[in-house]
Amino acid sequence: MADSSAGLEKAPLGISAEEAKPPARSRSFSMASLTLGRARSALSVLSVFTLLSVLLFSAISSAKLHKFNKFANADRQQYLIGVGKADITGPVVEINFAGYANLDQTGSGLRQRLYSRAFIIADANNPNDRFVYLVLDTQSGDTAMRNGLLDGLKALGSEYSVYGQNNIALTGTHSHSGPGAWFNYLLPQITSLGWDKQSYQAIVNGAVLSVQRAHENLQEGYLDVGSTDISDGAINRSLWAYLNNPDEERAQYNAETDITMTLLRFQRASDGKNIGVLSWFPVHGTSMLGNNTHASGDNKGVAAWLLESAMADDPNAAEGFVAGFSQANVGDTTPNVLGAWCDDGSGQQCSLENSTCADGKSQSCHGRGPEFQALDLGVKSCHEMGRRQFAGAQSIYNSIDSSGTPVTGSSVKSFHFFQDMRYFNFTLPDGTKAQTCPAALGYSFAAGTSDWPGAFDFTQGESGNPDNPFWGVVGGLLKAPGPQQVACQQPKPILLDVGEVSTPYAWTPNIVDVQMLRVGQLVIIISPSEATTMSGRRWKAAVAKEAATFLDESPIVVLGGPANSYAHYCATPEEYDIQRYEGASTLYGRNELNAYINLTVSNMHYLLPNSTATPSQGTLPPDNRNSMISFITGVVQDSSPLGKNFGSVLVQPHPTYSIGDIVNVTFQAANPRNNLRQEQTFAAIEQQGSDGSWTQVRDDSDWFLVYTWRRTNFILGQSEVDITWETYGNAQPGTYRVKYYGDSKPLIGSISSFTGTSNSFRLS
Ligand SMILES: *[C@@H]1O[C@H](CO)[C@@H](O)[C@H](O)[C@H]1NC(C)=O
Ligand SMILES: *[C@@H]1O[C@H](CO)[C@@H](O)[C@H](O)[C@H]1NC(C)=O
Ligand SMILES: *[C@@H]1O[C@H](CO)[C@@H](O)[C@H](O)[C@H]1NC(C)=O
Ligand SMILES: *[C@@H]1O[C@H](CO)[C@@H](O)[C@H](O)[C@H]1NC(C)=O
Ligand SMILES: *[C@@H]1O[C@H](CO)[C@@H](O)[C@H](O)[C@H]1NC(C)=O
Ligand SMILES: *[C@@H]1O[C@H](CO)[C@@H](O)[C@H](O)[C@H]1NC(C)=O
Ligand SMILES: CC(=O)N[C@H]1CO[C@H](CO)[C@@H](O)[C@@H]1O
Repeated sequence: MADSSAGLEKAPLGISAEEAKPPARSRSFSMASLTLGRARSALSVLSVFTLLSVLLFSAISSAKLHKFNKFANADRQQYLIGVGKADITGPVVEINFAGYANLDQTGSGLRQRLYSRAFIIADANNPNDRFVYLVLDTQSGDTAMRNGLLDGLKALGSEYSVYGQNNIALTGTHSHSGPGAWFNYLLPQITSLGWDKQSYQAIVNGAVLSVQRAHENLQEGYLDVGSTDISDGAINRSLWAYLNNPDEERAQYNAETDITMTLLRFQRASDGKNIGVLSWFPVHGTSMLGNNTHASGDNKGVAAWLLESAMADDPNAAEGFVAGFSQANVGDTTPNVLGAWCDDGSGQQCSLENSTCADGKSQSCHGRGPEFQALDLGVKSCHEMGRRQFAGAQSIYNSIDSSGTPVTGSSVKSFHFFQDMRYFNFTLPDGTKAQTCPAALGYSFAAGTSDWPGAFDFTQGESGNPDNPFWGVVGGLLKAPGPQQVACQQPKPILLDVGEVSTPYAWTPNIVDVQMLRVGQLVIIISPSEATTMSGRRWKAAVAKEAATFLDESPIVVLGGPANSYAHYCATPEEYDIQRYEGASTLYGRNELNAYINLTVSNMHYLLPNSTATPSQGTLPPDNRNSMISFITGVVQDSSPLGKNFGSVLVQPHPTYSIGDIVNVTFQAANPRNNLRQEQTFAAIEQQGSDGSWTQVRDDSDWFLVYTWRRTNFILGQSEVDITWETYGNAQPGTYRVKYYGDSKPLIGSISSFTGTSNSFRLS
């Protein structure tokens, strides 16, 4: 049985469904009759006893076959499915992190490598109808990144020409703790001091490789959707704005954030093993605080790591199982579920209205994660919030055979086009004319949020002039908005009129990606903005209503983003009126959500089962990759003090530790920007076997193994690395040693690799 189906594991691409379809049922019958046929021909020579044995064997086989038929059931819809994962870790030191826009948050090391996870779904009868959904451990998708991915796939040759603008959805998990400086637009480059080619290329290379891997293992399989509620997975960080949505609308929901996780399981047909899952759940990637400087995938990175690790021991999971934890309508959600508190000694919660404290300012207002008392820059809270999503996903996974919904309907469709949001005119469902505006940010943008307050003296909900002269000057330099823009953006008081300036190049997108994907009754909205809870609900409801007009099954609608570009936020008009951070960051004005709904819903005919058309792509957004400004300097040189080599151990581990201790080893180091070691590791733990040999048991993917780099002499380019193993996490007793992999750059000459190895130590 296993042998006969093994050849189907990698169905060749382009093969027709009839040729490739494993004739599961008929094969089970022919196998059975073959067994019986053999039994018959053997009758004359074999004893009755042997015949009984054969019948018994046959019965066992049928039982096995019956089990096989549970997943190879001809009634189930087959698709071509593929999953792939690759390392996108960029320069983890000396580059500002993307997300908090905190100038001081410059990388100093790595807690967990960052990944791109790619999921391909194709129509088995019509394999060119396919899409690829990517989940990157990044703050968002991005136009430069997406162009890089398109270029990279093109370079792989004609086999990859099935992937293009229409069917690539590039989403970010919204982690706030990865290197930045890769954005296509200027505004998010301000705190990173510009663009960094290495940071950009690291993400692009890994994204391309993840798609390539998913493409290479494209095979026949089934899709099932399940869901569960994770009631402690997030809270609403902008309740005051949320409460401005109509009472009767809010009354339809049992929580102020969407607490349902939706999960899509990918099961291969060849042997019924699961090759991956892709889930959607909205919660900000802000468990790691704005003063953390170790790169990680934040809570979704933890969830993915935990589930992929668990699946390594699951008999129903295939090797190389990929777990994508995608972001959803994240806008006003926070993982800091204990609420926002004033760190000013008052013991008070921040004001509901403006997230301010007794001084009237937002600087001391901080959201608290479940383990905030650890005072560890969010590490333990992050693990816990990741664990909650992991547990939710695992519970769906464990019950999906009985309580999940099979995805049915053979067709796989997608559409994508670019829409210029500057004064885009459209009609609301009630017949009123509406318009969006050139991008602009309101005053509360600069206040930040309770996940990390802004550096300047603004408060959320502020409508007057700020006291802070810096922002006044920057705002003025940009351009004072004209009367048309001021009127269009009402009631937003404009701080930064970013959509009307293109010097030195565009500051934020005016042209956004409008995209949707559909497989069977699963409909996926791809949002370039961080939709708030209620925005996502309205958008999904409008899409579901339209989808129901042409689908046989009731539609399952999810929203993924921020994707393809980074178009900041999307609040409802009522939330917009409140002008907290999310409303102030709703770039295109009060009608942004309704415009997104109009643009998606009115193009859903491209998702009809019989549709062969694709929309015209519209005006392409600016590709700034060749005009970027940068003040980021490269590595000049590395050197080590006299008598020390690169990789020398400066501080050895103790001879013995107890589980729970922190092992900390310091090495003479070089700058990790010399070699990103993608698909490899900077840090490792090796365990000694009974024969004395060493085996690597932990690497950079492990949450509890931490790599910290620091410069010790700027002029001479000297540096040190600490490799820290938090054995309270997942360590087992044994004999271990620490390894450090580095690469040094001489002033003249080429970069060379080195290794450091610590003394061994005993953990018990
Ligand atoms: C990091 O930020 C948190 C939250 O504001 C604060 O409590 C903590 O003291 C900061 N830690 C360091 C090391 O700056
Ligand atoms: C939208 O309508 C307004 C008012 O009629 C007009 O000024 C504007 O040019 C229109 N926008 C576009 C993109 O055509
Ligand atoms: C979107 O706006 C256009 C232009 O006004 C209108 O014709 C169309 O009916 C609207 N579509 C939807 C789905 O509301
Ligand atoms: C919130 O900010 C607004 C505008 O600055 C102000 O009028 C209001 O009093 C503030 N509310 C609280 C509770 O601080
Ligand atoms: C596709 O199907 C829809 C609904 O069944 C029908 O209205 C439409 O004309 C069809 N389009 C094409 C191109 O066949
Ligand atoms: C590890 O050791 C280095 C060098 O002694 C020290 O600076 C650092 O704080 C230590 N880290 C931890 C987590 O103890
Ligand atoms: C479900 C949810 O999001 N609830 C929270 C909304 O926000 C308030 C104040 O921040 C919290 O107290 C709720 O628990």
